[in-house]
Amino acid sequence: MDKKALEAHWMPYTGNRQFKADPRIITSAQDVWYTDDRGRKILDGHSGLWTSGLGHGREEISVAVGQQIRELDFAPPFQFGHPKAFELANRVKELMPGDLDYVFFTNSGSESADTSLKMARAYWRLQGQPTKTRFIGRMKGYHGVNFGGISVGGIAANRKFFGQGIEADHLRHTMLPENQFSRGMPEQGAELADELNEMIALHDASTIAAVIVEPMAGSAGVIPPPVGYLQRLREICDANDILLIFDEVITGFGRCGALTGADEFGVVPDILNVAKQITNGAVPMGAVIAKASIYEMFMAHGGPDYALEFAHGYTYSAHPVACAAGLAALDILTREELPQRVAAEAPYFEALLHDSLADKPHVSDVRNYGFAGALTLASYPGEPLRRPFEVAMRMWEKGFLVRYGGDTIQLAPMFVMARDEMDSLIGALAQSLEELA
Ligand code: PXG
Ligand code: PLP
Repeated sequence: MDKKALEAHWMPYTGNRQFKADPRIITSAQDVWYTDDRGRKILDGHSGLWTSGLGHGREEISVAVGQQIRELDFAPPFQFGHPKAFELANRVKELMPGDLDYVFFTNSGSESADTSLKMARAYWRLQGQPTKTRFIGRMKGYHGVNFGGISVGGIAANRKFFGQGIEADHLRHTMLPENQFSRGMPEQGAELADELNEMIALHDASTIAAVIVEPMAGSAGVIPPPVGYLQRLREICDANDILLIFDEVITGFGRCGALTGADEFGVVPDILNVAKQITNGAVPMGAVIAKASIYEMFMAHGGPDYALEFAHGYTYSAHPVACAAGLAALDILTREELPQRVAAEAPYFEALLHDSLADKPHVSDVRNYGFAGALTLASYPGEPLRRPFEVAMRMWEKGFLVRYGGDTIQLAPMFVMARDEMDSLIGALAQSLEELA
């Protein structure tokens, strides 16, 4: 592409100057492969952006989207409905644990985060406890980029430029030095959840609406929960009338080897957020799933039946094209038993990741769960971001896409990825680390 033609697009979460000097343009995708504008085949080692576990270019999704846009391209989601919105809500409900029965559609993980926070505050207000407005997030947490999400999020780079947010405090993250190179869930660290008791002592439960965490932190570089940690958070929330929100934008629908992190780790939240994998990334969509008692609280206090119970929603909530893509994607996920495949193949991925990479130059930690893996790389003095960038660029030259962010490299194999493809991905990463030593 002509470099001048790249100028107008202010790219998201991108080093625009570096990219525009050395562009990486993806032009097509099929299965586990991308093709770039030089005609090279690139192995996708990150399922798009944690979005596309079913593999790219699934014909069923394309057909469903094509048919839908011809039949009904748009219908207003406020005060009107269309069939697939209800069908998809029922489908999502079936996939949820516990009594997570009510599905509110958004268009992204960031919108899901802010929707869940507003839902929690409004719930307590309707309950007659309007002082419960504060949120507790966690260091290194990622809940998207809107004001609510960055306030409860715990990644400094996403917050420091943007001034005041909404009121939030943060639990410590669970990356303990003694847990380095743990395979799967670390044994130590459940007691870190007890810090919530100290925050309750400080702020008082009467001011706290909800705790929001990713059951497995993804964006910060794959931080699986310590054994017993999420159970402890659930108990403390229950004992203090605080809602527990799981942000499952990455863990939602298969990544951990069960449909949700809630299922996999055996803890049911009050509100569960998804996005990304719901449509396999083909069309933007997210959802917030609330337990029945939350929905019922809104209905009970709604006033006359023609009045709104929750003054919230997006123009594109439950967009017909996204709903069609979602139904097709969830059909494939279920029919091909892909969460089960992830669970069955995760030990292979885990062994490959740790055995091939733990001893490579500058690797200071390796973490994994299900089909998610990450390395932490030791910094150049004063330049924590540089080494992962160099490694990811070397991988791109070799024909592999991996995600780099902060001081980490992240891998998210597709749920359908074959062992020899995983071997070549991890092999290329090992080689890149050696070459850059
Ligand atoms: N919550 C979680 C847990 C996420 O992982 C979001 C919210 C925001 O979703 P949207 O659709 O608004 O981007 C995410 C998104 C990475 C990476 O490198 C991960 C995300 C976004 C960008 C990069 O792992 N996750
Ligand atoms: N800004 C303006 C001026 C609008 O009219 C609207 C929606 O009608 C929005 C923002 C919100 O857009 P969305 O519903 O797509 O989030």
